[in-house]
Amino acid sequence: MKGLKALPFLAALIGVLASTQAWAAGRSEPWQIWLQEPMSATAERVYSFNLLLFWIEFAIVVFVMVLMAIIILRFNAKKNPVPSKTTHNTLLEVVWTAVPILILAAIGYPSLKNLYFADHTEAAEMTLKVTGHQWYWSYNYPDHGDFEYDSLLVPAEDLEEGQPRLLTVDEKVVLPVDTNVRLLLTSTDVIHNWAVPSLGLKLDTTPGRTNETWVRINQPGTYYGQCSELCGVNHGFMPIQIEAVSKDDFKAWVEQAKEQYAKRDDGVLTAKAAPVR
Ligand SMILES: [Cu+2]
Repeated sequence: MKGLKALPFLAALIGVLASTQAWAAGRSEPWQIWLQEPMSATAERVYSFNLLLFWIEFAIVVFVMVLMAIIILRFNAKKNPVPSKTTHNTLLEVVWTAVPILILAAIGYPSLKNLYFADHTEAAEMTLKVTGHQWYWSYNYPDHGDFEYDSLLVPAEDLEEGQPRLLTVDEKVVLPVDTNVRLLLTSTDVIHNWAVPSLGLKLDTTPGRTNETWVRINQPGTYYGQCSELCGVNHGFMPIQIEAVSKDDFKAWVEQAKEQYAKRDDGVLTAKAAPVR
């Protein structure tokens, strides 16, 4: 039973993985192997659901490995030269049909609850409209003066100290913390996907239709994401950078942004061309 000695080590490793680690919030670190720290109401639920799945799967793996070990050790041809001819066992068959159904129900119920939770908010305090383009995002604040601006990748050669490569943008999304933000997502060309892992956000932006979700960010900070639907040659170069600020800072930013991103008189937005690489 040499293998059993490795079990405490394995359990300790899993314990470390399963605990909420002090990774930098808002993005992944090199070699990070667990989820990003959950920073929104939805992300917290996704995180605990993932943990539930992890332990269910762990229990199944251990159970199957123990059964396999018993079979290999006790029922091999040497130890058990005359095998039993047993074929049916009603109780066993009922159990191995019923137990997986119960496991699936135990997974399905919280899963559906999370889906409905993430679907939309009944009590939205503001709206952000996100539009995907090949290959950048534009953001619109319909109930804060309806200004709109484009958000493009900062190329590696223009990065400043501390700015992560392929994640930094020129104009960030600014959102207030502790606020139910309704998110409306659409696209002008092909299907993109607006995904920010630490906020539990991942939804297609589809041309000709508007998808809805929402976010409530727990803490001020910078949260990074990427387009997660293969959308063309520059798919990997249209990151998302969200700056979550206090409600007061958000108000101040809105006043400044209204002027900075004012629509032109003819209603045409001042859009920048996406850099081709
Ligand atoms: Cu895309």
